[in-house]
Amino acid sequence: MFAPLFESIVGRAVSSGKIEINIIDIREFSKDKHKKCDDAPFGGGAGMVMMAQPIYDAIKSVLKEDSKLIYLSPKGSIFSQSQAVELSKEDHLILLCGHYEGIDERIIEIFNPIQISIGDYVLTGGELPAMVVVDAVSRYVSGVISKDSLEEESHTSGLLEYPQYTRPNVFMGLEVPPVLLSGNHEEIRKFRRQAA
Ligand code: 21W
Repeated sequence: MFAPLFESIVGRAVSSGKIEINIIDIREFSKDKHKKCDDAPFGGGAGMVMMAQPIYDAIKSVLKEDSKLIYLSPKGSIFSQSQAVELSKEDHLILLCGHYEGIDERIIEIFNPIQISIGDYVLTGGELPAMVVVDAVSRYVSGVISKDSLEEESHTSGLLEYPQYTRPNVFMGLEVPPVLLSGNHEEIRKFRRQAA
């Protein structure tokens, strides 16, 4: 599921060693011959719950003194840009993904992870949310994207994107706003701020 992390901008950050991403397969920590990692919920009900032991051992296999453990959970607080900036200052993030109905609550009790949701809609697991977090956080790691891009963002923080145009000058009879071709950088800045 994590192939997208090795493509494009984040993929290049990995290839060039600016960030390191290790995918840990919780199944590898199962003690069952069929690598079973989920079981029926105590008390009954639909679906399956991920077992505590494989998750516990998987976390222990990568947990360091300075690790920050994040559990992607629909019950978590909603991920934000400011949180992305804060997390980018950490040395080591562990992103724990549940699948199906969730994980045995004792994992939460033992490790007390930060819980993050990416929004109020139901997904099939925490994998896509984990990739959202990795993508948003990686942008703030030094050298991953250009200083200019990050500066542009901080100057316009709280504003919406301004409309952008590139060649050709006229497309399907629609012209680029003339101010953008004027070479007047002060007027261009004003136009963009207004539009945003
Ligand atoms: C969806 C897990 C629904 C659990 C108690 C008894 C991680 C996610 C997820 C998922 C349930 C995020 C229940 C936005 C998301 C995630 C899978 C509910 C029902 N609870 N951000 N029965 N949306 N989703 N379990 O779905 O793991 S971050």
